[in-house]
Amino acid sequence: MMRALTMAAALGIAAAAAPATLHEVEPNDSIASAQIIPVIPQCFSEAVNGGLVPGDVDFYQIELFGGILFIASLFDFTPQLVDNDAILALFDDGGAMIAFGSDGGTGVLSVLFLIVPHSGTYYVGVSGVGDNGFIGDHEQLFPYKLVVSSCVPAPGALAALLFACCCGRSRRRR
Ligand SMILES: [Ca+2]
Ligand SMILES: [Ca+2]
Repeated sequence: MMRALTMAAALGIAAAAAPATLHEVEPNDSIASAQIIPVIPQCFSEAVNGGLVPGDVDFYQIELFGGILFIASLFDFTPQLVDNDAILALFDDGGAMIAFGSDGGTGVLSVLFLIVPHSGTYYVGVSGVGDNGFIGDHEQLFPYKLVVSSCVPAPGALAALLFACCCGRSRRRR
């Protein structure tokens, strides 16, 4: 969590004191049944407490402005374990995957980031590692916290983000 907060600070993301926390509501296994995360589109930080069980996929619907920096990060509640492994993806309103995140966060958890291509409705997908089709083909079982945040990127923000992610990955692989 601390690394993500440090990264957010480096990016110049407005610190909305602490993210509001929602609780996952099943069923949310498809884009059609995605749970809505209500946000003020331009600048926000929100969190969802959810959980994966084998065969489970979680989708969240969110409204985003074009041109903003969007970040989704996944955390678990058992930092002593390293085997909780989930993936993240962002889908557009037509259901096309436009960003994918595997690893890059705490342990082998995931971070996803991109500059949003245009204003509209998007869907964040959470699933277990290996389920790249987001159809529930995994055996992961753990509660998680999904944090989504967005803001107009500060100058140099993307370079800082790329540097932080690359350094984190290379440290873990040594
Ligand atoms: Ca779930
Ligand atoms: Ca689900």
